[in-house]
Amino acid sequence: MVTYELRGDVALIGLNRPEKRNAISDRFVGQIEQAVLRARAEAKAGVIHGHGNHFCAGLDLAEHVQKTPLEGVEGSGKWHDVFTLLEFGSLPWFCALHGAVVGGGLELASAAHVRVADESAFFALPEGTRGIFVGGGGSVRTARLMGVARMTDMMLTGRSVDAETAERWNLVQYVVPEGQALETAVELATKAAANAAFSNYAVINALPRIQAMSRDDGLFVESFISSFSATTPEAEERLRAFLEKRAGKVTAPSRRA
Ligand code: 1HE
Repeated sequence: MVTYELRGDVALIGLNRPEKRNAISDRFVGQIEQAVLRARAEAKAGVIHGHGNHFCAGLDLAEHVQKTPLEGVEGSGKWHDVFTLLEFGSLPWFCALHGAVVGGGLELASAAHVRVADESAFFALPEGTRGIFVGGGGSVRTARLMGVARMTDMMLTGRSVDAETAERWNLVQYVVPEGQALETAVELATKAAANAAFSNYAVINALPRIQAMSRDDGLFVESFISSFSATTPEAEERLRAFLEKRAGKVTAPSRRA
């Protein structure tokens, strides 16, 4: 159900159940967890993508229909654990999105750090029409990305939005021509993999936490992380490399960005 590939320092995790539009069953969640743990040990950045015509149709509804309330809570808790592993590890994760990015598929994408959609991607939260609620962290992560009003609308009306709207709504950071999401995500992940590991860790783990702090606490914590990161041997070498003109300069944005 999950493919795993290492391309240089980038781990690629592929959702591979195209006959069910990559709908996520319990076993599937377990396989995503194993792949994320393997990537943590082997890679410096990761990409999640979907095989077939869609990224992911969300929760496996066939499996869900047979659950007791307690099994449902435990199942949701498992999704939370696995997606939190993804969100607060030390690897930056990029999501390559195409076709349906629906329900739990959007929740998975929301747990990644950067989302790249191609023009075929569409986004929906059809939980309301199915008689259920989000259970993979969407009320926390997806709502923070696009805002509660938009998420409420999508959940109440079954509204489906295209990639361009998703970018405007902050759900995705890049929109690329159809068929190019994976290639672009790998390219971006390769860049992130070349950063200082501590910087990536700080970006992933500190930024979201600081957003949840008061302004004063946020500034206080930022100073410590800033000072700590600047005094790591890797930072010292990178700073020296720039001053000795051995490191690249910042460049003007390419037209795609
Ligand atoms: C599925 C699922 C699924 C497809 N669980 N089996 N998610 C949804 O409500 C989305 C439901 N799926 C769809 O709306 C469509 O399948 C798609 C728009 C994603 C794709 O359409 P299409 O025409 O390419 O495929 P299809 O013919 O609808 O589906 C192919 C097969 O996949 C078919 O099974 P088959 O045995 O008839 O071949 C479908 O039944 C099956 N399939 N999606 C189970 N989701 C942690 S809480 C998260 C809560 C949620 O995620 S709610 C949203 C659930």
